[in-house]
Amino acid sequence: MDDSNYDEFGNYIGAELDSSSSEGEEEIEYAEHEQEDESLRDTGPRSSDDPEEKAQNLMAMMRRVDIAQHSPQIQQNQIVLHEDKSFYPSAEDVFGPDVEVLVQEEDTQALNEPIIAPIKTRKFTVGDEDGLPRTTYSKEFLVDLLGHSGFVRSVAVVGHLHHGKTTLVDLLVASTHEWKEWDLAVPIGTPMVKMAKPNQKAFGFTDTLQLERQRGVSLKSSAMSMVVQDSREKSWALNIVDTPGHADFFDEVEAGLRLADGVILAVDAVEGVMSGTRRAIATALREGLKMALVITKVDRLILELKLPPADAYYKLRLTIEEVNSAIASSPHGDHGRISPELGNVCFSSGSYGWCFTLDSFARQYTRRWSQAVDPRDLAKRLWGDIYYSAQRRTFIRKKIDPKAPRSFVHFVLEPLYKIFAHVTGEDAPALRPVLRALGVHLRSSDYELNARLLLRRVLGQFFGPPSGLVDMCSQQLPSPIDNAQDTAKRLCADGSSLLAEAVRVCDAAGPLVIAVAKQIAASDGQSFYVLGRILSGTVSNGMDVKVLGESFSDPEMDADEEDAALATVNGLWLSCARYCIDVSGLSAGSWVLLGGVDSSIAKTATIVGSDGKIMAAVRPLPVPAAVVRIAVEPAVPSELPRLLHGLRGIGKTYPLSQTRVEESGEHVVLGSGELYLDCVLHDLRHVFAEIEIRVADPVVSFRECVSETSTVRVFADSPNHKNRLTVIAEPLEQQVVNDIESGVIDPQWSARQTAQFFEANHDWDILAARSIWAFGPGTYGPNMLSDDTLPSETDKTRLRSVRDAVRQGFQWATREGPLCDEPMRATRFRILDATLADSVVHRGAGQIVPAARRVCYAGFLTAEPRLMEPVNIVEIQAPADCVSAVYTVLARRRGHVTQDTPKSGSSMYTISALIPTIDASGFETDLRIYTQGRAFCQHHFDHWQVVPGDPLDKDVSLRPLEPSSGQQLARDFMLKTRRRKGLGDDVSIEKFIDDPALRDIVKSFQQ
Ligand SMILES: Nc1nc2c(ncn2[C@@H]2O[C@H](COP(=O)(O)OP(=O)(O)OP(=O)(O)O)[C@@H](O)[C@H]2O)c(=O)[nH]1
Ligand SMILES: [Mg+2]
Repeated sequence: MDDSNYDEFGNYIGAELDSSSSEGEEEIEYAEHEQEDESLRDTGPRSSDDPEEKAQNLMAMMRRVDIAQHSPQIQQNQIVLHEDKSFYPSAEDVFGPDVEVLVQEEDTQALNEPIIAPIKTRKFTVGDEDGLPRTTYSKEFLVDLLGHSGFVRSVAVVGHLHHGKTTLVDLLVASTHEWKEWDLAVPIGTPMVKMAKPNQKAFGFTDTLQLERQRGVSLKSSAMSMVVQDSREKSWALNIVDTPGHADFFDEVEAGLRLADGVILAVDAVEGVMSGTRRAIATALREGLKMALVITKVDRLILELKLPPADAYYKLRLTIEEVNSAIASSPHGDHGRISPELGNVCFSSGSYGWCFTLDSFARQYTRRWSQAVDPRDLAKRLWGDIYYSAQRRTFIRKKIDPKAPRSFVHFVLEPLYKIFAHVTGEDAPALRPVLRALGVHLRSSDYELNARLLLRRVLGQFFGPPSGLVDMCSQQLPSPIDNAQDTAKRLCADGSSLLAEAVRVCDAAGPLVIAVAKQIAASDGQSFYVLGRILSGTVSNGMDVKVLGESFSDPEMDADEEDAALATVNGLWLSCARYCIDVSGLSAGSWVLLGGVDSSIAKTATIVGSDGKIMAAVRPLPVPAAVVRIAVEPAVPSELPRLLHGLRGIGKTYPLSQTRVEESGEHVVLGSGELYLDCVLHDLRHVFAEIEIRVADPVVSFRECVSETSTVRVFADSPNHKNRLTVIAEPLEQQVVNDIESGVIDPQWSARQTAQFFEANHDWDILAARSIWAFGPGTYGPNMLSDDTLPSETDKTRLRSVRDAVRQGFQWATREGPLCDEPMRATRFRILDATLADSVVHRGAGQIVPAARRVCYAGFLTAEPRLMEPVNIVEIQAPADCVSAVYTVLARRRGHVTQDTPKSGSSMYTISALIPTIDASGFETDLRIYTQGRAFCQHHFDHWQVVPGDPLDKDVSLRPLEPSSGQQLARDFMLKTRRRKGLGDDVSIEKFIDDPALRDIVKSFQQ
């Protein structure tokens, strides 16, 4: 390049260049063709020293090659028009017609992003990938049987943590499914019995999440439909839901109970009734569900505790008595007695593959050894203080011979103990005749199995399939149609509505009603299926339906009519935990998994026909309080939309969780405890949002309440100063709060019904009872608004005309209290006076709502406000020498022991205690450290408790980085919460009182 032709900026300033005309182009091309022809004759480029010439030669070469390859006519010196020339091959020529070619602009995508994203399937479920497993029944038969609701049983398996629920369901699955192991540690095709390793989580068919497998604990309710046979070989369609036992996941138990008509309560034979069992019993009774008991892990009495048979009987009887007393002590307890001779108790050992009821045992016994005896007669004599006299060969009620064993011990436990003893203690030659006498025939290779597997084989054959459990379900628990009346009572707020009528009839030909219990994320983590129970009608694939949200109810009841959406069912399955059976339609009484209807569902919903006949929703799921909260934010701020998307997924799949945005802009997730939030974060990071998230330390929710009646009558004016409301606040009785929260008081009752209830149950006088206007926040909130104005002082008609606006102000105030924006609790606001503008225009909602809110705040702050914190109930199991360490750990965390009892038949102690939730995070780890991992605890939210100290006491001095104690706590908690939420430190009543004179009075009272 000649530098003199260019200026210092690189612009060309040399002599004028020849402008290229079309003629010129033709000339050049013609010249080029000549050159090409020449070069075709030559084999290589002509050597030249001039670089420009060299470049030209090279270009000519390239064209020559292209033209030679792709335009054969050029070789024949044909004249080709310029527009017909093809210098380069098209993409189709190169790659063929069936390859899609994308031309991508340079640099629009980051280097680490693939141009064609791979199809993602998030591996968080263990699915059966090779089609459906083989079962002892045909899938069509199952679907057909589900159509006959008399032959359907829908049950939920509930109980305390690790009491063997999943293993019990495995027992049913194993008897009906040809097992194909999905666990990579075991070679595929391994026969099921060989894989059964007692005390290791070998099965867990209903533990479908990888998180459940990794942690060895069930986290979600998992539904399963199958055909099972009872002892008469009659087939039943069994819908069974395996619920988690961990206290944090009780919302999943509630979802499971929503689906069920009856409950199987699993209780560990050694641990007996624990806090989780009691909670499950109380909830099942609240829902009015029939219960049957399964005493699980009976083998532990023999192998671990090594109790003699007679003592094992006492231990089993004690466990049953504990269940009965838990039922009796429940406030909803009108359940009949639980006892083996009534047929509602089953004994099982899931790990060793057997279970039996007295009936099924007697049937086996008589079939093998004494066919003349009626098994039902024998079963009746197998429990209680009935003895067997070997000499007289009769059953006797009086123990004449001191050595005579109880019939249960003689006929059931002793043979069982003998089998355990023989199988574990004898070699094959000695064992063979014993087993033959029992009617158990094994292959010779089986004798080489280790003792546990051999025991499982022997006992599996001895007891046969779990028909006793099926007998119990079919005889003791109701069918959907028999339970339809109770279901209607339980799920429908208004018993006279069309919805209740349809649910009561439970007819396949009736109007469609599906109660959605929970949502399940699909394997891509983006779409969701809804699991529900068909209460009435028939649903089919492709059907148009209406999805009514939780806040939708009969329009006459002031509910949110907007919470309804039309949707089309685009997938219909029967849920079988690890696989789904595609079906075209299902009818009343079945459980169903629906696709394509989830978009408008937040948690649960009611799905009805699109014809608009039924326009009412079933009651929302009564989930426990979410009291532990964490703030989350994306590590990379620009990923906020993905976090929001992820939080939506969390809200859908965790029934109890709540997500909200604080005024400070932080995103808060509320859950029930540490494990719960840990799982939420796992799912957020790896399933729904797939981003890195920063998490703040867990804190708890608080509540605001009053401890006295307001010192003065406070009033607030509306913004236009034409309306004035006068109010006082006072504490609401605890019993009323309990009744509201437990749903005994239905906010949808008419004023008359509510008044009657208060008169009858709380001794309120008729005036006070009739003055109740609202409960809040929300429909089931534990605060009350009442109108105590006198007709002589207040224009009642005018006040009634602004009732909705006053209610709204009250709802707003109770939702966000003045102390730290937390909901109020146990506070009653009484309107004492109201001066309202003459003109309707001047007393519109815009004037009344803010006035009502301000007056509620003013009333609240003049009534000695207090802060309330959640308190957890803890149940700790520890050996005797660890009990003092447990006391120490509890004392360091403001906890105190309420009960401390030795566990009968074992060396463990059960310690019940209360501990503030804020101090419960990290408690389990602390406990394990102090007791060298020998103590176990379960805790869950129990009640709200007033935090010591006055939150408004400015004399309390708080030192940074030093924990507060005693009377400082309330102010400490309040200030920290306010700061976290971005509120100022100052909570002053002056903001809410306009009148200077009243302000002075209030101030003087406060001083
Ligand atoms: N000895 C013995 N152990 C059992 C038996 N059934 C279950 N287990 C063991 O008990 C533990 C818990 O069993 P699961 O069936 O998962 O109990 P679960 O009630 O489903 O547990 P969660 O759902 O997490 O509350 C596992 O380690 C099992 O191996 C049994 O019959 N005998
Ligand atoms: Mg489980």
